[in-house]
Amino acid sequence: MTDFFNDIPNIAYEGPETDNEFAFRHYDPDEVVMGKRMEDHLRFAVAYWHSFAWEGGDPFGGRTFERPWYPQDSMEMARLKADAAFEMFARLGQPFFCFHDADVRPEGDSFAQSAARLDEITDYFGQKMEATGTRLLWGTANLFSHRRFMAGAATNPDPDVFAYTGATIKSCLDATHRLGGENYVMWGGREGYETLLNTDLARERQQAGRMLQMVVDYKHKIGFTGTLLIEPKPQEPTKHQYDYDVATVYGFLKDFGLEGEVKVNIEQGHAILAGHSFEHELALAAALGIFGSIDINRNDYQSGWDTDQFPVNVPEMALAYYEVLKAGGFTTGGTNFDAKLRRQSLDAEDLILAHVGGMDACARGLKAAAAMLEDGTLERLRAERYAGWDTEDAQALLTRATLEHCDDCVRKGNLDPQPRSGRQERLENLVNRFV
Ligand code: XLS
Ligand code: NI
Ligand code: NI
Repeated sequence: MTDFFNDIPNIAYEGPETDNEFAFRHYDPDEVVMGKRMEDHLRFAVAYWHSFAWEGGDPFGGRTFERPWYPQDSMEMARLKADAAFEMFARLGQPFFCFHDADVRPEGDSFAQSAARLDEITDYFGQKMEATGTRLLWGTANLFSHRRFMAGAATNPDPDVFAYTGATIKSCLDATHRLGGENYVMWGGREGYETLLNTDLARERQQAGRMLQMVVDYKHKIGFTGTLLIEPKPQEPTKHQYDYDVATVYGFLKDFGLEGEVKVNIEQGHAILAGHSFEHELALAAALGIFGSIDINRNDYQSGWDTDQFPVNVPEMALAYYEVLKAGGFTTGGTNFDAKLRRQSLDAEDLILAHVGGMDACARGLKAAAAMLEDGTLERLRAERYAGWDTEDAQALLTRATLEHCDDCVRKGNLDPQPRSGRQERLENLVNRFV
């Protein structure tokens, strides 16, 4: 037991009119939206690394936070941290959490000691999960913080690091499996390069493909039924990261024949860094059949780095959940708060209220998205725009036509296509009625 969150009550839904800061205004887990409870739509998860392991440092200064579980260098502190984490989960009532190995146990003197420590904390989590009902959305390996990974993990020029990576993923996949995790995530933190001058890009890509194949094989071997997810990001910490965006990851999966085995975990901030909108990445993943889960946060539009702020922008959330709902909603995936406090936000209250605000923003976005879908105007106008393709002749153009046939159609039918309005502003006005 810690007393870190003691002054903070459990957060309940009180509705939009409440004056209580420590309440949900829009997130009511039991409210039914499009036939499903909101909790089951959104499937919120707290990210262990930002909330409990990150100490508030930045490139110009170290730790700003003071937490009872610092310094994070012993198993005793790791257990205290876990106690605090589950005390926060009880306040928020979100169904899931996510973690890396390095978030939850101190590094050992050897691989075997690190792995044993992960086992030990996995047991500790198991008991707490059993007692509280909190579940694991996903586990993952931190293959980027320790200096051994400075030149990459699976893509490292040193085969010993490749082996170390495989062993580390094995331990994390085992832990995730034991805790009934619903997914396993691979974010290629340092799988990229700083300069092409010292990089054999073709070789590194092959190494990454081989590692992924081994992960897929091991997943099946141990009977892990969760979903494997790659999390695209274009850069930071590397200058260029191989899993740049959804399209790049899809090309990579196709290349190694793994597009039926692995899906994507799409992060709002990473989409922005890649020069896309979040909804673009979601829509593309759905179109390619690889949509899995989301890391929700908000990226600063000027900074150029991954700011991982808590989401507050409801119109943006609405467009994102519109794509999620159109994709059929989450199956094993969910909404993971890959978001951290600003380093001046020192207090336990800040940590709780950041999540409360984020959960409310997502809930409002979800409800707006559902209302837009139920209204149906957007989808009807989209369908109208493509209605010309509904005829058999038009379909034949896609299935049987040749260029000569096109030529024939145009000449014989005297075709003279007339442009029609795309109605963008009218559609934007329509969206604004819901958000
Ligand atoms: C970093 C990533 C990371 C992954 C998990 O930018 O978002 O937090 O989600 O390794
Ligand atoms: Ni992430
Ligand atoms: Ni990120």
